[in-house]
Amino acid sequence: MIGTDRFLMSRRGALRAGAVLGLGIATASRAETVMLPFGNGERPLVTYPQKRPLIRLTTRPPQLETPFAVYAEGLITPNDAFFVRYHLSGNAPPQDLDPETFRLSVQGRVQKPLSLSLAELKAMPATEIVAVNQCSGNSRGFSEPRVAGGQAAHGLMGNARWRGVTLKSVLDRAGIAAGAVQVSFNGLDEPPAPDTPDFTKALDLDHALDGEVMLAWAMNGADLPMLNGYPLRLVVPGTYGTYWVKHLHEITVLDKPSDSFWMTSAYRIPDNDCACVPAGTAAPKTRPIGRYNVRSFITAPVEAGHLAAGQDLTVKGIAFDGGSGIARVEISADGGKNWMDARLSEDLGKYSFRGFEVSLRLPTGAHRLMSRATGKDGSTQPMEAQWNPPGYMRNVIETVSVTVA
Ligand SMILES: Nc1nc2c(c(=O)[nH]1)N[C@H]1C(S)=C(S)[C@@H](COP(=O)(O)O)O[C@H]1N2
Ligand SMILES: [Mo]
Repeated sequence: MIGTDRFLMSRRGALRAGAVLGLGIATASRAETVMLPFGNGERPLVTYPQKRPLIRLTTRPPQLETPFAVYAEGLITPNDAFFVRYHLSGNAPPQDLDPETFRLSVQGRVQKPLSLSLAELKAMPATEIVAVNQCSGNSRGFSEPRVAGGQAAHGLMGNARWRGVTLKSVLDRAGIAAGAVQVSFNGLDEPPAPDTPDFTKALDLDHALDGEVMLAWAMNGADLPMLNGYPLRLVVPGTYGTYWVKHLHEITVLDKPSDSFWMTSAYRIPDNDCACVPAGTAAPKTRPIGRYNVRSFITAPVEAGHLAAGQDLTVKGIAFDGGSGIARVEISADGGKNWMDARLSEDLGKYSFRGFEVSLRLPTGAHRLMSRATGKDGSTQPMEAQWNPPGYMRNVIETVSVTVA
């Protein structure tokens, strides 16, 4: 429920906008606001088709953040709460989309170009995977010093069960021709003006053929919501959301690396192990962003929570990484001095959120709870936030402050 969101919810906006627009009680949530925990963090909660009230970042194109309380509801992010990200305001989401006449074209360095209907795709052997979709800019609003770009808290991530066909099976059907090096993806949304570059993304050929990258038409047992890419989107497990092209209608096999602005200029990280540079400096060399680093979040208790003394407290949360899988999550109740192992919950696959839980009893007073996840590849979260100019890949150990009285 939105009403339980613990980013400080304000009803001031509701009173103000409700008075001006004459909105009744039923639509009051449209005008509620949330306060994200950084400067200029006040945002309206808005309702779009197929969505519950979400945190609005921009209107044209629609960009919506998931309220953090949703992650406490379960390991799967419901479709109506899943975040929304678009770059270009043209045709986003597409207007007049007819699933009967929709075609996916497969072209470029292939032996046999294809034009596939949804029915033809759905007649191929289907596959499912649970995977996290996380925007590169997730948590960017916490960057210190601040950086340009959408100032989001932790709500640009979601975990869903995706259903579709493997990209490999479609590329095999077309037949890769000699000289192919990358595969490029284009969606139905468009630049608002001719001088804006169209949003296309590319994967190296071996990644595209790994048998895990998917063309998905369903999430969590239902058609993709329009705002999440209906009728077809790319799913690139373990890899940042920028590659998960929505309303996918064109696949082009390339004989040289993509020259798309969104590959060569945007979505790039410092080309070193930490993908970081000293705060405020530029990166001497960059590479395209790739897989997620390991992260974890305490979802209960909530920030600024007031807890009753003399009672067991259950600390719960979620963790994920770029696909090695979560090996361990530790909890600290003293700001990172001592750590104890949390119990990991049900395993929905190496690309999924993994739940964790630990029971503890805290003395009265103020406490700083922290979680630290370690991947099966041995990587873990740093105590100090790392910085880069676009504010990507934050994975510092996060803190939840609570008071026991
Ligand atoms: N067609 C299209 N696909 C797109 C984008 C876009 O602007 N247009 N943005 C990408 C980015 S940056 C992210 S983070 C994900 C977000 O997926 P979602 O909107 O379903 O949450 O979509 C990706 N796919
Ligand atoms: Mo993104």
